[in-house]
Amino acid sequence: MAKKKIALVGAGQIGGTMALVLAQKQLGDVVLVDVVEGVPQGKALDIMEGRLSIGTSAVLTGTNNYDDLAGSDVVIVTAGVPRKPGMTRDDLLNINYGIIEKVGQALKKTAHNAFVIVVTNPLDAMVYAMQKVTGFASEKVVGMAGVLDSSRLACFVAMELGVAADDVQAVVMGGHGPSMVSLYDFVSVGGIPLPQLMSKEKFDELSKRTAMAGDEIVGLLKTGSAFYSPGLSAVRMAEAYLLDKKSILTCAVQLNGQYGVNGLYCGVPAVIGEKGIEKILEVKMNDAEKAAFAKSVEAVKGNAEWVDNKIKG
Ligand code: TXD
Repeated sequence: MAKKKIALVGAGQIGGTMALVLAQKQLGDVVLVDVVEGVPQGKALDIMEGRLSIGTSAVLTGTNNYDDLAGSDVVIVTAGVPRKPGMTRDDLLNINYGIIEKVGQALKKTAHNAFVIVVTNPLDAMVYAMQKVTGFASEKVVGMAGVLDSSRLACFVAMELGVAADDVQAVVMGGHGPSMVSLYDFVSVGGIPLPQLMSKEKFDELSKRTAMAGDEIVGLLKTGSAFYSPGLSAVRMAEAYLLDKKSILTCAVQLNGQYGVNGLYCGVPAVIGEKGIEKILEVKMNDAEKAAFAKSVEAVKGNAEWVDNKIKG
């Protein structure tokens, strides 16, 4: 079977992290794309020179030319400007929309069958814009946020309970911002529902930390935003597609009537397999969670309208 081609548009902090992890997992050959001369080429060559130590057959190349996106099976887009302390995700809207528009036009020309995973912030608006600009089927254009937010909540629960990280599953839905919704009853600790192990008060504390986890890291790093956990989260989505894993992951998907939402991208549990987003799971929430989710959808709506106006020109 021919090796898969995975293109990483944006070879910065997250792009470089994903290139290394993808090489280790041998999911396919990797093309790093960036506008900065030398950065994609240098990072690709650097990992190539380390292949003996990780025992991989993956071939990595770097380029500044979008034509090299041709025939990609998966495209993961981190191209954009990361947040700096004091910047909100929405401050990024204008700058990063322009970048996503350029990348989307290139993908439309060269990679029509790709599964496109958008990472660039503000995430819900950028993935919405990507689908509009490319015109690709919504099942093939998805945003990475919920996998990261859910893994952050799961991490904080595991730390608090002193249990193995991979024994904790969590679900964080809604927009990728302060309005995201952490679901108490949906957290499983080794199959045990969290309410049997942790008070709602403590959970609410961890939910707040989850919603601000991006800011916490921006504040610590000072020069940019989180990149290891976002990179690992996006690779997890790509792997589900490439290996047809039918993984249930919370992703920013286009809702077409589900949860009473039409046309917007928002984070909900979905099944990712070889066809892309194969199923959107409508879960039952309690009244408070439903209200919080509705608020989160409202927060997403504004940015989507901004993108629509931008496209209309
Ligand atoms: O959960 C999530 N979705 C978020 C996403 C989690 C963390 C970071 N989030 C966002 O991802 C962040 O706010 C940024 O918008 C992106 C990328 O973050 P990263 O930390 O990787 O930023 P870098 O290191 O600045 O890398 C961005 C690269 C950089 O090398 C630029 O030169 C390049 O993008 N870039 C481009 N590449 C290709 N094409 C174009 N037009 C372009 N413009 C910039």
